[in-house]
Amino acid sequence: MALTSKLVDIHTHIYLPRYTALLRSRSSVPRILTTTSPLTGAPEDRLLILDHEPSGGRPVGPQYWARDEKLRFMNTHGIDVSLVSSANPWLDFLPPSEAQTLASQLNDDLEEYCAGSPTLADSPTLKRLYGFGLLPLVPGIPVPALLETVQQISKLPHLKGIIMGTRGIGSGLDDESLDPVWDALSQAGLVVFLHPHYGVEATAWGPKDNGHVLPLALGFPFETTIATTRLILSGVFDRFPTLRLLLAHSGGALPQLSSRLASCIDHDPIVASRLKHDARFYLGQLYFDAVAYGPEEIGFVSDVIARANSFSASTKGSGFISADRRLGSKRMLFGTDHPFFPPLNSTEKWRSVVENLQAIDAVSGWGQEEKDSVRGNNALALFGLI
Ligand code: 5CU
Repeated sequence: MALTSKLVDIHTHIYLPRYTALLRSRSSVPRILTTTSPLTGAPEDRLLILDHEPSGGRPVGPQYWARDEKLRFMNTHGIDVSLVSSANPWLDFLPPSEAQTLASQLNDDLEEYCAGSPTLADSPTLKRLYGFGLLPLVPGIPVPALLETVQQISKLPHLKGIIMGTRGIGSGLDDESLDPVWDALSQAGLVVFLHPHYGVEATAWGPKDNGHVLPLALGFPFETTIATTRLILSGVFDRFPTLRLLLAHSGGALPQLSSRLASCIDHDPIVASRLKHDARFYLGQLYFDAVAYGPEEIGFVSDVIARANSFSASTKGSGFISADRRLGSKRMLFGTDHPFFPPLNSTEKWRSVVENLQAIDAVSGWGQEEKDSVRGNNALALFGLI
């Protein structure tokens, strides 16, 4: 199939009906709670997923679980294809055997959800929906159970990767006991979408009620920044150079902090001796969603990716090589974060989506080819859809 200009959303979530039923059955967070709306007096479902959830959670409805709602949203915004992932907190709160069974069931459910979606009118070999599966990443799970689930996902034709949080099996993602999992994921060609849930310690936000703003704007991206930095420091990308890791929210603060990180490593010979390359090199091995809401931020991430090769072990010490921003566009991918960040008033298009599309369009130094890459062509290639 020739590369035509498609809009592909790689950051879009769902709570599958089986998972929603579990959330409804629970009496502690994460849960869905039915209350009476103070405004209308009608029953209202509210979603409580974050620790210290502010303001009694948020309203939740079919846009979180119904496939028709996902397709309607895609049609409204001109999105051709979506790679759908389960939303946080995934299976993190379950005991190992329950997590393992539910992971397997939810992977089958997501396969069915995607397989039953329509094909694209002008590209009949393409479905509108593909997905990221789930691994039962919980403390106490035996690694062979994780490998079994990787095998399950790799056999489901519409699942092209997995989504994971930052806790691994209890000790974070730099836990060496996860090496067989990185190996299996690399060999299966599954893309790992790394997504936050926990943020940072809530005391950092102080006593004032700022709603969801601080945990979402700062806590989420800092969590991704820390987890990815720990992965880099653990040498995972040296041991598994074909691992494809996609970072939520444009990698959080990592692009901005990567030279500082490299300098700190340089001044610590023990840590430096563990890595083959300068830390900045590894940012060029990663993929970043373009959920950053501003052209300057997206352009900056693209610059950081573009310069990464100047920091490979072979070019180390040769100083800064001026990088071409256009190169970085090859590793950035459009996303919406649907169904989160809905409009507060009844507009047809969601501001959060329009802003991200406008930001891609306004990146200085990117031509049509780079914009089309980020809007969809990169995703089609990364997920093997062409
Ligand atoms: O608004 C939120 O809480 C979230 C969330 O929990 N997960 C996510 O992916 N985006 C926003």
